[in-house]
Amino acid sequence: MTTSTHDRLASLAPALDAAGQSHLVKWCEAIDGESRDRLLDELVSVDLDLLAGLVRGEGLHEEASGDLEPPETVDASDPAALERRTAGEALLREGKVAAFTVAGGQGTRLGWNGPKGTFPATPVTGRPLFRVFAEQILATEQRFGGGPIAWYVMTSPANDAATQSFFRDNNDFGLAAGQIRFIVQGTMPSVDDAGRILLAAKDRVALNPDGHGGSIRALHESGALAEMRSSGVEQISYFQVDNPLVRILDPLFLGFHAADPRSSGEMSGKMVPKRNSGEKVGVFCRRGGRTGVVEYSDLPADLAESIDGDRRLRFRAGNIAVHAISVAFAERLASGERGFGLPFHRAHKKVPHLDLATGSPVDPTAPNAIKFETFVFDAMPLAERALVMETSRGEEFAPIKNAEGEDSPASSREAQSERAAAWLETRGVKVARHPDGRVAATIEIQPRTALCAADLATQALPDRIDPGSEVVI
Ligand code: UD2
Repeated sequence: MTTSTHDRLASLAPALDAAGQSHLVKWCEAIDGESRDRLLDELVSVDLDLLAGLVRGEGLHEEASGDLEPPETVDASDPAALERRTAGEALLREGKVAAFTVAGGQGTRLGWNGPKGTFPATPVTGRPLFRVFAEQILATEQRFGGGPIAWYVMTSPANDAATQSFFRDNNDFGLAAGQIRFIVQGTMPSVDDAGRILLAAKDRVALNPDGHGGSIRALHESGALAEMRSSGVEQISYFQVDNPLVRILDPLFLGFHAADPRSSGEMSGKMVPKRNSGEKVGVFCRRGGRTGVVEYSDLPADLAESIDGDRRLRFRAGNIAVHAISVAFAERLASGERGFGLPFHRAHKKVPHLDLATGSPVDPTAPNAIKFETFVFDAMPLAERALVMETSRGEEFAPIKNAEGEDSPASSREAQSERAAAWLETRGVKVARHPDGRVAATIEIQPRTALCAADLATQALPDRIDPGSEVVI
């Protein structure tokens, strides 16, 4: 062992020991100097105190309990909707809103070999998700004339290079130079059931992205929040990478969020009614006078299934993971305590790692490890008055999560065609439908043509869409 690596290990060893990670001290002593140096480079950036606390159960989110209530919601039929839309439009016209995509997830369920945003999502042209969002941004700029809308894209260390090269290869989808900024989220080590850090290789820690809650910290640490403030951006329009129907800069939602007295203008969310009690979406709930989200895996079955007086699911406010977050609120969160005020959730997952006793790789067939993540929606209860806006699933939610079945590429393409058909029908276009009511054609309306049905009013449209046809408008 050279003096310098010896010194480095000697200075880190007490902290590793104190954090219950002595197995790594022994491992470092046993491996060659170069590998040791690389591993130490990773270990020094791990917050060992935080991790030890999490392993002891400190800083974890509280389990949902029986004191949950459904939240109040607003929607487009609200008497104030017109005024709120106007307020949201003003924010866009004045360049006060930035778009923010969280795209750091591992996307393991879909089985796509690349960042999820590169997935061909639209039903006819197969436009990748990132292009769909870029085209919405361009169309919104044209509509409101507030100048280039800044677009922040959060990646993770595992997909940052591939994401950035995809944007480069596609000339940033026509957005202006400097308009898109990539920020890389943080990571947390995966640990075994005894809380010991796992290694992905002899010189690498098994790290997982720290959850979309890490986006607030990443916005802060990358300088994005400061940049927003200095460029006059007041609101962040947050959305996930997996939903091609998302309305990423929605004037009505932004207006409700920023200008309605029911909102403190700090953090709002959009909901659609859950399809059924088992749908894997979090639900908006009230607890202790504050509004938040309870993740689907945390909602007790009796609450998930409970029915209200109108025979509807009581907890039906499904979280579609679209938020409006003020820059001021994000700054407040970012200046908070370690963990930026957000509790960690533990997930029991399969994590490939090295068996340190034998030095051989292990590819587990059952969950063997704990990943720690924070969730952005846990910030909602920190807002004084978090507002929830109801919208329609058919208009805004068709995520691509699984390779097949519900929330798959096929179900999303179908939903995109259905929405396009519904928009065309509002303009009198006769769309072929199957006897059961499903659209009998494949239709894609591009964002530059229309961001909502009303935008079609100024477009030349076909009289009819024939069965089996593929149409791009
Ligand atoms: C999420 C919500 C769920 C529901 C649903 C709506 C969570 C935990 N659950 O379920 O309540 O609202 O979406 O579609 O959010 N991501 C990162 N970094 C990370 C982890 C995730 O950027 O470290 C991104 C990821 O790229 C994706 C999004 O966050 O865009 C959702 O992540 P997920 O697939 O883990 O969450 P999911 O679909 O189970």
